[in-house]
Amino acid sequence: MKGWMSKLKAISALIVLSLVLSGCGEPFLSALQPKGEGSEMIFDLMILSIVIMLFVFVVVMVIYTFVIIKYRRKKDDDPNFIPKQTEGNHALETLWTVIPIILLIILAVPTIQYTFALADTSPEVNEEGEEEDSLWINVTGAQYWWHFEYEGLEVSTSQELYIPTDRKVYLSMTSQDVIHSFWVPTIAGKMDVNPTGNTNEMTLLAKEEDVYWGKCAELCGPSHSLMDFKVVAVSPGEFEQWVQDMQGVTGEEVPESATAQEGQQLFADNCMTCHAIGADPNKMGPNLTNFGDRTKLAGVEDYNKKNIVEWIQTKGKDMKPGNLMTSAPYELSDEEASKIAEYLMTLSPSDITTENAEDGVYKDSDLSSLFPEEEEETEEENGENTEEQGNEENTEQTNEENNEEQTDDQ
Ligand code: HEC
Ligand SMILES: [Cu+2]
Repeated sequence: MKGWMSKLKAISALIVLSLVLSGCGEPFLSALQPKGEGSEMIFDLMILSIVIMLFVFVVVMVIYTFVIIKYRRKKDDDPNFIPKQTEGNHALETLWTVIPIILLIILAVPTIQYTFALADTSPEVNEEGEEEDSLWINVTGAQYWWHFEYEGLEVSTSQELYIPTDRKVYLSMTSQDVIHSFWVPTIAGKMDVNPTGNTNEMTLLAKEEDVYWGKCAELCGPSHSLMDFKVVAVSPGEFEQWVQDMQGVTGEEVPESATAQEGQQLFADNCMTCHAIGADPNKMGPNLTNFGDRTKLAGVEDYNKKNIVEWIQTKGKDMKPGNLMTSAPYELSDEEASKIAEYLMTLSPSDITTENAEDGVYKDSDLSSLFPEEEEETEEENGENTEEQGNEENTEQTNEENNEEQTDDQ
């Protein structure tokens, strides 16, 4: 009876455990449903090692069961019988040394190959053998948020990293305080960021438009578990538009409503020492250029006015314990905080938001407008394009490019 009880307990514990664990592996935060180049490689290695483990397990279990049944002591066996001793059997010992070595080699070859492939941040080469322009983003980890600067594009943002799909994006990564680790399991592996001055590099390649969740994977202080971020992968055409919209922001834009205008003034008086709007250099707090498009407040809290006011009034003391905004010196009335919140929620320079990642609309582009060629730049300066559109020297292709540029300019 007792034996049955404990078996029952063990089985119900297993059922509960499997129910709990089945909650793991949400598609936007799972290494088991890869949607990016890096995570696919890592997933392949996981499958390979599991297959090898299963193979070893099955072989050992089959031999084990066979031996237990076949060589079980029978009733009429002599109790003093000692089986033939096989200690020092050369054939057997060689066999069980060689098999693991072979299995380890099978595992090691792709592991080393993939490790080098994942660490490779050299530019991609297209079909014609030319190096493609690389989109580099400087990533900075801070207690307890992430900052992103798009190199050469004069675009900065925090908490939510917008990237184009189907294109390798290059990250150059540091920390401004302690060690953090940048981890977006669904599309890539993990990379530590260090405060000591060395930069680590990695690449991201998202194969599908979506919002992928990221986590800091290195204990970095009391709010480490709240240091969430998002990677918003939109189609290349939409990404191009997002960059152009973000480039236009200076922080001087006057919001429509009078309350938001008052909020803007209060924000300028109390918050600008730590927060930037526009592509200003990294400050002590998150860049708020497109704060109105955030899906979460401070990375984790639900995005709504009530929470934003609470965040401003408590300086996030309880929402994110130990966060560095707690040192802000300002004192505001609830009404003033609410005005600032109203202003901050108007900061939405682009129609490209997380919704575009989920709307299933794909706009293709080779991102060439983000990487102007030097030749074209000088042409533009001379103002030649406008006058000499039909120039016979130009090939048809350059004409097309010029026309495109002109429509962009207008
Ligand atoms: C001492 C510097 C400092 C001052 C001054 C400051 N903040 Fe912050 N703020 C921070 C830091 C640091 C964070 C990041 C906290 C975290 O997530 O760990 C932050 C985060 C925020 C966030 C969340 C941002 C996001 O990306 O979701 C908002 C909103 C915010 N601050 C609003 C304000 C407002 C409004 C004021 C002025 C009334 C203000 N802050 C003044 C440092 C400051
Ligand atoms: Cu961290």
